[in-house]
Amino acid sequence: MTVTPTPATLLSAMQDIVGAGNCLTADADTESYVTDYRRLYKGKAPVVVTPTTTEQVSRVMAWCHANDVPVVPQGGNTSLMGGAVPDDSGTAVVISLKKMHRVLAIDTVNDTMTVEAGVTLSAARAAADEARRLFPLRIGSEGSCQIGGNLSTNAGGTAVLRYGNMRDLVLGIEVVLPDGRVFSSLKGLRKDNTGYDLKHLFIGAEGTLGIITGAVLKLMPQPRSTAVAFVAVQSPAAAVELLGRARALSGGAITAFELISSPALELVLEYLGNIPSPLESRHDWMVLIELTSGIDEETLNGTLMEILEAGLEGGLVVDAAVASSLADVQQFWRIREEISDAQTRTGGSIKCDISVPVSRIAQFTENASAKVLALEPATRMVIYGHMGDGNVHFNPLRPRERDAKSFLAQWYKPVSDLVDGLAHAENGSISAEHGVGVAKRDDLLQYKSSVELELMWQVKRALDPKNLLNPGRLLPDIDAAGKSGA
Ligand code: 2HG
Ligand code: ZN
Repeated sequence: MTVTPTPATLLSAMQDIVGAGNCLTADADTESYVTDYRRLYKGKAPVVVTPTTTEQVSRVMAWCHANDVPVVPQGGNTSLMGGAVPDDSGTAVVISLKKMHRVLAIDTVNDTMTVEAGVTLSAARAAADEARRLFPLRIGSEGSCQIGGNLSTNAGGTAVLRYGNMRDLVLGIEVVLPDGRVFSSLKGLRKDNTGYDLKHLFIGAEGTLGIITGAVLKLMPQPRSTAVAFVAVQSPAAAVELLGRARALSGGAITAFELISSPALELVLEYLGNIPSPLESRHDWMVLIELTSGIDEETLNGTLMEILEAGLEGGLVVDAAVASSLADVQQFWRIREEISDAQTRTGGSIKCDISVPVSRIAQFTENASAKVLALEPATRMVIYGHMGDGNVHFNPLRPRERDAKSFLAQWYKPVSDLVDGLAHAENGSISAEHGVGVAKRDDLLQYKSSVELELMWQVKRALDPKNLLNPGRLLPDIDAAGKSGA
């Protein structure tokens, strides 16, 4: 039987491995590592360690495994689901990857970039840019989120339509297993059919199976031209039809197709203060369309105009503003990217991150909105997201005259249950890109089959038999819920 180490023994072991300068214990120093991005979850940690090498991560894991100490891995701590912070038992060591932030190699013949897990997404994108390549993952938190976290959560964002999720953008990873062993597939191969593709087990596992310490990422050609428009559409159904036409007319040049509801636009314009709406009048529904390609700017703009004209003729498009400069492009995108933070500033909304087949998205959006408005008519329907991927951020926000706390206390659970249920009924997912963490963990009991849950636990037990890695996250307690006979 293992004896639980005293705090002093734990600290001294960690200091021996990573050095005293890489161990934080004072509340003021650990605060930001134990509090989640939305400030909804606040835990405790006896120590936060910031290793600088894979070998140190491996030794920390081996020690914690031998001494039954739980470990919570953390990247940029931008999770919206509480998946990257410890619980309040005060037993888990937090391992922050932030000091492993080197870009190790860029190979422009193989079109790959090898990075440590703590490289921020914006640093990875900048390094690719310097090598005249594109690393296409694009999410609002790119300045803080890290590649390891992007992989662990299989991050999505606004360019998935064209380039795929994080899972599609990686050729190999390096992972430290719960017992300290290191699994590495950093060869940069595009073809390797020699058995199970193990890296995929760790991608999207939210740090429950291993700690990703490095990765080989795919690089893409930089587009030569970009064309962007902010477009008012008749309805969500019109937006879907426009997407189909844009696809047919653009020959695959669409990079983003983002839906924005009127309350989402109003909220963000209020929040940003000094930015005018791209469109003169108010419209219920808008889409932000971006095309990028290897052809020249003029031709691509011509294609965008063709799409808009076809939309106008078909009665799908009501109005449009086409970006005529880089400043316009940046402004349109800024409006889109700030919607999330604008909600946080109002005291928070009911966050539902669902996906349905694109063919069901209009029906889902209209149906779910009507049902929520029937419960509380003045709710601001902040609905936006990656329509081209069937992914809607359906975030009902308190009526102006209601206080956020009482609104969320009354409606968070009933409304998210309602919305998740409707998405599920449309063959959808209750978490399209934000993951599970603690926030959605128990909902999996309802929305995943017993077979899926049993398999997930079998994988977990095979890799982390002591349940020490990010415990209490992602996997619901199926035995307690009587869900499985496993
Ligand atoms: C986005 O698309 C992010 O802006 C955040 O996924 C969404 O805060 C949200 O609900
Ligand atoms: Zn999103």
